[in-house]
Amino acid sequence: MNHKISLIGAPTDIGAGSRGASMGPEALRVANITSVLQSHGLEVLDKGNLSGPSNPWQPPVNGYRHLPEVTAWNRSLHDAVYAELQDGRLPIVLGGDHCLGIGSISAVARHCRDTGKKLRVLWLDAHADFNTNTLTPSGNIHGMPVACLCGFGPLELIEIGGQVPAISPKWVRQIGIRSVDEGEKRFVHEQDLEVFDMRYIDEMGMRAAMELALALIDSNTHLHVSFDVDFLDPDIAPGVGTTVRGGPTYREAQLCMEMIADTGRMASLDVFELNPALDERNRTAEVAVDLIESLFGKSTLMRK
Ligand code: HAR
Ligand code: MN
Ligand code: MN
Ligand code: MN
Repeated sequence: MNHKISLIGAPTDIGAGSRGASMGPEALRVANITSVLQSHGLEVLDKGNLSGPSNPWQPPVNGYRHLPEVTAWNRSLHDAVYAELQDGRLPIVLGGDHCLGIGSISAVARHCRDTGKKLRVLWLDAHADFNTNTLTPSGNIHGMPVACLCGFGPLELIEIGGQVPAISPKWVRQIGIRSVDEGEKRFVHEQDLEVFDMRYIDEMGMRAAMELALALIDSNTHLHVSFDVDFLDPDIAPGVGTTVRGGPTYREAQLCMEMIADTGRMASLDVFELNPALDERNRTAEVAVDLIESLFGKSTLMRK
């Protein structure tokens, strides 16, 4: 794995249904993300925070809340992520709500086109984030990034990475899903997204889910992990805007992260939806950093 890490803060809650994810980057820094990564021998460059429009807290227009502001944030994030990848570094985006997955992953997809890599996107989330402006119950664009990346969304969002669609649904594996809207569910099936939902994880176990989600990854694969902190069970991660009970336990989440680390192919990472305004003494940020540490090779096992 690439040992040169760049942290990119994207302090906004522009796509979310509650305020506070804008404080996520600082909470992750307070939870010592830099020194934890450094302790594993990684070189960490904290690029600081991007800036962008503030949250006007408006109702949806044409099925989208804050589309111009969401576009501005995602353009800026795209440019920042693409620059770090071009520089040979592994970007970690500190969000910020999950609408920012559009800018981050469209930059990763562009980099993969440049370098001839195959892209695999692991989407760790309670939600499928596959809504469109006609399917969405809320207009919140953090419920739409996967659809936008697959080319279903407004032109200004789907074209950010320079090619439409930015990715194919075939490149995506979703893990931990347990809250999907009715129309969204139909669309997920129509587009044939590969989803390892909580029922699958309950019945087959995290190990089986991850073995399939990571299947066919090879030395030419760029593995991108989009970690929505609401993936985790709210018992261990209360500091998110949209808690859904029945998520992975601490141990299941550790196993998920360790199996990703074992591939050695993770080349970019997003950490989204952490909401310090809803947290308890920063414990969700701490558990997120703990799991990120596992993504970078901390093992709870005695293996050498
Ligand atoms: N599906 C709901 C909607 O679209 C809730 C989406 C919540 N999304 C996130 N990110 N928190 O996964 O409004
Ligand atoms: Mn590269
Ligand atoms: Mn999400
Ligand atoms: Mn979510």
